[in-house]
Amino acid sequence: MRVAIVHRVDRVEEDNLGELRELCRTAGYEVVYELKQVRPPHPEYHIGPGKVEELKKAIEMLGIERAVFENELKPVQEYNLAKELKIPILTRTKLILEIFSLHASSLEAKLQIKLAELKYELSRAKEKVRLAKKGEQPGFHGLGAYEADVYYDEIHRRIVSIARKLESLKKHMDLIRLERRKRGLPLISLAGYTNAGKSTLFNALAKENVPVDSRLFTTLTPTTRVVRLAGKPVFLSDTVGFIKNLPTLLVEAFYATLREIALSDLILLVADASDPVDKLREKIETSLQTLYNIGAHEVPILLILNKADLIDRDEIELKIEELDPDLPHVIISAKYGWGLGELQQKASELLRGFIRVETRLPYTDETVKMLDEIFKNSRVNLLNYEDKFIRLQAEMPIQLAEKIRRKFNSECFKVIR
Ligand SMILES: Nc1nc2c(ncn2[C@@H]2O[C@H](COP(=O)(O)OP(=O)(O)OP(=O)(O)O)[C@@H](O)[C@H]2O)c(=O)[nH]1
Ligand SMILES: [Mg+2]
Repeated sequence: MRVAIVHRVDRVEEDNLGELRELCRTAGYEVVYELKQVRPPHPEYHIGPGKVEELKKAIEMLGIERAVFENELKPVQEYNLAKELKIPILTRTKLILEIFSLHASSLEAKLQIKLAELKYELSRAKEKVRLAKKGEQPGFHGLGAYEADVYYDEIHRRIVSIARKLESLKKHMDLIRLERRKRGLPLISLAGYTNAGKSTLFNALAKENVPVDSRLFTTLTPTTRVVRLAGKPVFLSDTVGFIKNLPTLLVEAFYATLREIALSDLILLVADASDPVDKLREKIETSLQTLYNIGAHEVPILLILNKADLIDRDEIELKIEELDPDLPHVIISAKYGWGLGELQQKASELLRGFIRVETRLPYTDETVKMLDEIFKNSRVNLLNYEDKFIRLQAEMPIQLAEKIRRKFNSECFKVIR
């Protein structure tokens, strides 16, 4: 489908057509016309009437089937544009919703998106029905038959029903939470701008095979695995990416998913180091802001500068100096597995929740069982089978250490700094 993209900006504002083009490509659209205008929003069309004329000509000449606006449009502006241009009008929010719905594989993600779509529709329902009664328009099709209140109520009813279904579907997260509580292992979340390489890194660390793609928002449903970071077992989660101006509706719909990031013990904030420094800064800032918004500001962050294979290391160092982030960082290539050792080392240093213990265990059946649990849930640094006991040095979750101390009531149990 051939589309035109449009961004109206204020005087000092930069346009965001590059990212909008990427979003269109992700949705399967071919961008054949771009329009930028510097002006305050026009009440009727958002862009100026002169630009509407220009757009109309381009639509006829180039066979354009949709116009995508970076700006949020009022229902009346969308109505007027559809009437003049005779093609459906999309906004960035709608486009992102469309992409999310294309990529949603799990029932939970599908419902979350449906919920966001319905909420978006609800906020515009009454005005849209009122406008639709004036005549048939692309995008307003069929709405004229509705009474505004009936349409509004119907959407509202569907929202309530989906919210209820979602409530009973929080299984993935609940199971993980339970398993985590049982094993006492910390949670590390991969976060960052969409397309930064989070899933590629997840696959490298977890020896997994979650989908990776150069288009945006490939991951919508979180995946969690137990992996070893520098020998320490942790839960690692790959989840949905961030984007500038992520529609609030989507943040709300994905709140349960995003919230899990806020409950992590460490965040690996992945960024694409091959981006020009201004883009890189903007994406890191957007990511930090999003983390702040979901309440994750107290979780320690390790900045991962990924895609180091695409750019000189010196150049990355220069960028870091220019960015001067307050965060510890590490340079890697997830695709080629470069720097993963250093990443594990640094991540493991930032992880709270593990303590080093030294103890002696008696030769009993109980110990055999316990050793199994110790191997599963800690990093064993030394295990010596001596004459009367087994000497153990390990780094383990506090919970497990506490269990050992209680079980063997060991006087020789020592926590080492
Ligand atoms: N050259 C290079 N490409 C990479 C590297 N890591 C990831 N990529 C590519 O970047 C693109 C995005 O990778 P993903 O792992 O899907 O990124 P993501 O952050 O999970 O993206 P979303 O799930 O869509 O938010 C893919 O085309 C990857 O092959 C890297 O280290 N070097
Ligand atoms: Mg991904």
